[in-house]
Amino acid sequence: MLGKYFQKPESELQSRVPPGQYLTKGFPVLTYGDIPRINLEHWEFRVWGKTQPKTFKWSDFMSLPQHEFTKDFHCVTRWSKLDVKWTGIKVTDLMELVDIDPSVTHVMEHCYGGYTTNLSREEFLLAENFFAHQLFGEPLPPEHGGPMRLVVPHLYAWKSAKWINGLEFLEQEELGFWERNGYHVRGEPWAEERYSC
Ligand SMILES: Nc1nc2c(c(=O)[nH]1)N[C@H]1C(S)=C(S)[C@@H](COP(=O)(O)O)O[C@H]1N2
Ligand SMILES: [Mo]
Repeated sequence: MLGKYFQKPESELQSRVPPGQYLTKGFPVLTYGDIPRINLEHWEFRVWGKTQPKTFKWSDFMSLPQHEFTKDFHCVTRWSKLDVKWTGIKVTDLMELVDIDPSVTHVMEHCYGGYTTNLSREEFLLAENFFAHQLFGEPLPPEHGGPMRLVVPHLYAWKSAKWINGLEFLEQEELGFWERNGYHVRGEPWAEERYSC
């Protein structure tokens, strides 16, 4: 298990590795089910629930400010990858175009392929969250969620939905795919919020 791909953290990096995690230099692919293939002309992103429903096209996302992000990535299956470089759009920039009702307490991320994962309103709206369409300067590969994924850096990576195509704004908490199947409702790696009790 350890050995070629998984290594004990080197001491200077140790402080960035949450408890119970091991560093990997590769970038493992973790997907439940098949990899959806979506071409950019047909790509659509919808918002609904406690908001005015809207549909965005690829060009709408590309016309928003583009930024580079360097973030550590922690999978609940215990691998961590440091300094992943992404390009994309801040969640807060998209949300300038989306008015949500004051009653919204939670958000469900929806994806091509049917995967879902939930966030609280506060954790969704954090300034550091972003939609990513490039990985290390190249178009985001399909296996890593291309053409577009969400990245929520402060939570375990199952909250970072690949092939994202929508957000549902909720008045109460609902559980996404892994959360219904035993994963923690929040998933903060420094608190080791891995599984629900
Ligand atoms: N749509 C979708 N998003 C997903 C998943 C998935 O199965 N489907 N897996 C999650 C999990 S458990 C992890 S660890 C990360 C893995 O991202 P990667 O495959 O780019 O390493 O994606 C998350 N987002
Ligand atoms: Mo994961």
